Amino acid sequence: MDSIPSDDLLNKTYSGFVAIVGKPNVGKSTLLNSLLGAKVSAVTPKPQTTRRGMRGIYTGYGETAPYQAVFVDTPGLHKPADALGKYMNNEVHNALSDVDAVVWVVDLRRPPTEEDKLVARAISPFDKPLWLVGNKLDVAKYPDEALNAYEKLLERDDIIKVKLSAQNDPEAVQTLLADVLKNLPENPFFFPNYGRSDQSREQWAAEIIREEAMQALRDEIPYSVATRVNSWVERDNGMQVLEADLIVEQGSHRKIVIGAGAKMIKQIGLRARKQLEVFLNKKVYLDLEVSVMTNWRSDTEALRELGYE
Ligand SMILES: Nc1nc2c(ncn2[C@@H]2O[C@H](COP(=O)(O)OP(=O)(O)OP(=O)(O)O)[C@@H](O)[C@H]2O)c(=O)[nH]1
Ligand SMILES: [Mg+2]
Repeated sequence: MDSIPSDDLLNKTYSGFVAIVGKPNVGKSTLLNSLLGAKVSAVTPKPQTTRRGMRGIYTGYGETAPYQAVFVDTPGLHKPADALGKYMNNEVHNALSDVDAVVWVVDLRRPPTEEDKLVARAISPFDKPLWLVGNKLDVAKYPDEALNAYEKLLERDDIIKVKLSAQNDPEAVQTLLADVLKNLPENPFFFPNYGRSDQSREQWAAEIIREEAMQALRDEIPYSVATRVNSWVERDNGMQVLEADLIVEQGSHRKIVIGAGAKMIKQIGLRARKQLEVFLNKKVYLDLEVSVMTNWRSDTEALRELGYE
C-alpha cells in the first residue's frame, strides 16, 4: 500500500477492532492472512493451532478517508483441558469484550456442533456489526443449508452472511474486507500506518517454527510444543541468525521431537528456515534446540514464562 500522507490523518479517519472468532480449525487464521495478504498467523490442519489473540492490521484508503482495521485472530473456542486451554478461551473473551465488529467463521462442510454453540453463546450479547462467514465453500456440499443452520444459533436478524473460501478465493475475501472497512466507526488510528501485526519479529518467527513443528509431529506431541526465539542477529553479509528453543513437556516427547538420527528436528528446522527465508527474502541460519519444561501446559508460571499471559 502507498503510505498515507500525514495531512490526511489529521482529518477524518475510520478505525476499529474486528474480532475473528469461531471454533478450532474453521480457517480463522487463513482468513486473517488472506485479508492482509501477508503471513501473520500460523495455519495448520490441526485444531487449536492459534494460542493467543493475534492482531493483524490493515491500513488503507477507503472511498473518502483513510481506514484502519485491527483484526484480532483468536484461538478456537473449545472445552479447555488444561491451563493453556483456559488461557486460549480467555483470549477469545478478551477479544470480544472491546471490539467494533465481529467476524464469526464457520465450516460450511458440516452442520453446527456443540463448539459452534459455545461460540454463538459467547457472541450473542454483542450488538455491533456481525458477519457470519461460511468458510471452505470450495469443498462444501450443502453450503446454503449449513449457513442457515449456523445463523439459527443466533437470535439476530441483522447478521451479514458471506460464503467464501479463505484459502482459495482472494477476491471474495477482498469484498468482505471492503464491507468491514465501510462499517468501522470514526476514530483516530490505533496503530502507525505501517506494519501488519503487533507481534515482534521474534514472536512471528517463533510461530512459524511452531507451525512447522505442529505439521511434522503427530498425536498429542504438537500440543506439547512451545517455541521461543531467544536471539536474532543480522550478520554483515545479510545472513539472519536466529537461536530458538523448541520446548516440550516431557523427556519422552523430547526424544520424539529430535527423532532417530535427529531427523525430525532437522526436518522442522529446515522447513521453518525455508519459510522464514521466503517471507524475509533473506538468508536465514536457524539454530534450534529442544528442551523440556515439565507439564508446562498445566503450569501457570511456565505459561507466563512462555508468553501465554
Ligand atoms: N479447503 C479449504 N481449506 C481451508 C480453507 N480455509 C482454511 N482451510 C484449511 O483449514 C485448516 C485450518 O485452518 P486455520 O486457518 O489454521 O484454522 P483456525 O480456525 O485458525 O484454527 P485454530 O487456530 O486451530 O482455531 C488448514 O488446513 C487450512 O489450510 C478453505 O477455504 N478451503
Ligand atoms: Mg488459527
